[in-house]
Amino acid sequence: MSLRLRLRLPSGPTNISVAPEIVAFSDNGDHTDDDLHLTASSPCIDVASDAIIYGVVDDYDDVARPVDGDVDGYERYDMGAFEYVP
Ligand SMILES: [Ca+2]
Ligand SMILES: [Ca+2]
Ligand SMILES: [Ca+2]
Repeated sequence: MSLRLRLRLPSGPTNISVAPEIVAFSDNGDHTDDDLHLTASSPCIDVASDAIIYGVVDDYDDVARPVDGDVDGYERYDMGAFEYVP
């Protein structure tokens, strides 16, 4: 038996309703085959709120945040656990 939850998040500038375009995720109960890094075309790159006020200075790979993932000259936070590094 599996339990699937669908949460309705309030709309706002820090929520998206499109696919995050991560490297690999399969909702199969096995997290060892998932890779939540962002792909180059991910809409999560450089769109998150500034998290420095919360003490967020690196990602789950210990990459210093924020990174200029879209190479526009501005270092901004990505949504999710990992910064995209071009
Ligand atoms: Ca999986
Ligand atoms: Ca970024
Ligand atoms: Ca940028």
